[in-house]
Amino acid sequence: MKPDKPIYVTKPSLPPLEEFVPYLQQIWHSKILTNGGSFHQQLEQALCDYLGVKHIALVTNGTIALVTALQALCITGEVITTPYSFVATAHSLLWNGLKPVFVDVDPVTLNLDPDKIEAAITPQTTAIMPVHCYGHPCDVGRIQKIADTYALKVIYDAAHAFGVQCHGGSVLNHGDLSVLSFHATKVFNTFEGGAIICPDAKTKQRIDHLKNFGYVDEVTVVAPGINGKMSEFNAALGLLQLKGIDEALKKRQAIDAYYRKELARVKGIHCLSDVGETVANYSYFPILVRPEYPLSRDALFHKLQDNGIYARRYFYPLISDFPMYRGLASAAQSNLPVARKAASEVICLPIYPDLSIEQVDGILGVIVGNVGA
Ligand code: T4K
Repeated sequence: MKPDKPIYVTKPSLPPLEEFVPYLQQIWHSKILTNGGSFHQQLEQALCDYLGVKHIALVTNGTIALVTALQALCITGEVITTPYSFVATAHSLLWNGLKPVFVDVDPVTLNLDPDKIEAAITPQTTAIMPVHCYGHPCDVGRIQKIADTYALKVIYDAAHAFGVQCHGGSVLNHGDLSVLSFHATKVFNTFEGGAIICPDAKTKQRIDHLKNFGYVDEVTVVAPGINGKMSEFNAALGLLQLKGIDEALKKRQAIDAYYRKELARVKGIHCLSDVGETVANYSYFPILVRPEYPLSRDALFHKLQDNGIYARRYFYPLISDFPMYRGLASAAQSNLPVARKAASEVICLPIYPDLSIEQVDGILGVIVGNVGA
């Protein structure tokens, strides 16, 4: 049966509105709206405590976080990255005048394949920008080893990896910098927002300057920085959102487990498994639609839509197929067979805390064929 209301791939979690009102009153009263006010400072500290990281610089969104992270480390030349991500990953390189070099992904995790990184390194390579795709950790150990050998920086696009742990701590503690997104569609949202996780106070200070026009004081500007400051409104919401995050993650976990159990018996549907994480965040629920399934990936995608279920094909097309990238040698089809196959098979099914088991049953009904389009 078609649901009364459309079901989207995600729906943001929000606290009860009345709980936000006192925060708004405080903002109205203080008239401090931005530029590192009290909520901004409180949220930076609260996130350090919750995530188990040392330093966080809040910014306006994940894309500005990536752009700023690259600037903070003075990255030049070529950067090795994945084609299997949201366009913002590679766009952040172009915004810095850097050349993306696409390397194929691992068939199990769909993250950058460490076996293929070394062959892509040239004298111009200065950094690697891997993505913890769907919140599943990259092979952080092997990537660091390669980076150490070739003196490269590592900037993790951890936009999907809020709260994920591996190797006994936060996944965000790996690499030189990690970047989070707090967009409406993410596990933890501040409407729009993002952050850079830095290992030391000096790097954080540089990022704090870069996100504030390079401004140190009235008479001192140390870099051509941008305006990337998170407002007090977003920071206040973040503080409130943190109170509900554990509950939200638990609900996601239950939906993830239910999908997995029910889809295990569907021939031709492969669920991406958790690999490497000791604590997962269930941010997406990607399935791969293989030839043994009676419908093609696109036919299933459209059948879901016809039934009011707006799943998404994250990440199709590959970044390397977009016009601003496809002329690069590393964007060649023959260079990226694993990513290409995944992009042709993937559908991200709806997953969010308020999705009911009845709704999940409806989605599963379409997939297992009980519901016609
Ligand atoms: N790196 C990676 C790996 C990323 O995935 C992203 C963002 C970034 C970097 C950059 O971070 P930000 O600069 O965005 O902080 C969405 C998001 O806009 C984007 O943040 C996200 N990745 C990407 C994977 O997905 P769309 O075009 O699919 O979003 P949209 O508007 O179609 O939303 C999807 C569904 O969510 C809608 O059908 C309904 C629901 N929705 C959406 C919004 C915005 C709501 O219910 N409420 C909302 O406010 O890109």
